[in-house]
Amino acid sequence: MNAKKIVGEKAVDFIQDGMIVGLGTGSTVYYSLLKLGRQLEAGLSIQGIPTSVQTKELAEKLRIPLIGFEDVNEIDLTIDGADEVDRNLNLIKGGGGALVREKIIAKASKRFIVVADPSKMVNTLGAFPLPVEVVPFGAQLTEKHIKKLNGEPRLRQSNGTPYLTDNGNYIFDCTFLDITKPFELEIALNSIPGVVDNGLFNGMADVVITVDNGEPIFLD
Ligand code: ABF
Repeated sequence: MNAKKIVGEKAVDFIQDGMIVGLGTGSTVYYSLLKLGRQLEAGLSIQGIPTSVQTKELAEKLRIPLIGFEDVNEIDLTIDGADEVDRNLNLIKGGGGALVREKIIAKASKRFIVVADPSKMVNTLGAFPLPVEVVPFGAQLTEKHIKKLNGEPRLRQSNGTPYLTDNGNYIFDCTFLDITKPFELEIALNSIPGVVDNGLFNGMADVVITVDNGEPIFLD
């Protein structure tokens, strides 16, 4: 079985009847959603909050009941993927472009479960370019400020035009080489006017599920 399927499906074991569940984005959470859909058919009852338009559409197809923020104080559990996970369980996320919504939902969750195949596990973050979401207004100026932090930003493109997030913003994928101080970098980036948020999810993961010798293992 492929590693994404193993960890994606394993995460669903954390879901209990009656929970409000944050539904992440990406090709690993895809397997969580499929399994959740099957469990709902078998009688499980939950309400989901999607982190992206893509996940909302898949959830609707799978008949996963969705709930709006206006009806929720707290999310019981969120399952989401990652692009990199370091030894302290700090993450880079946002390769799929949904980092802002993902961080809002992770922050509102009592438990944040991350599903990451072994290729995502690193000693130090940074080989994967860090996504930084910026408002289109003055994006060239914002880019210059990112460069001052020693990042090499590249505007994400889609079909020859700037990629737009679900929030109508741009993403700069930023090469920082090694990110040895992820907490400081997260704050420094978010202090730049025009930056909405960045893909560093530091100290947020409660459990990371990965695979060792073909079996799911839990890091916390
Ligand atoms: C989302 O999906 C993102 O934050 C991340 O970019 C991606 C995870 O990758 P994958 O598609 O491999 O699960 O969770």
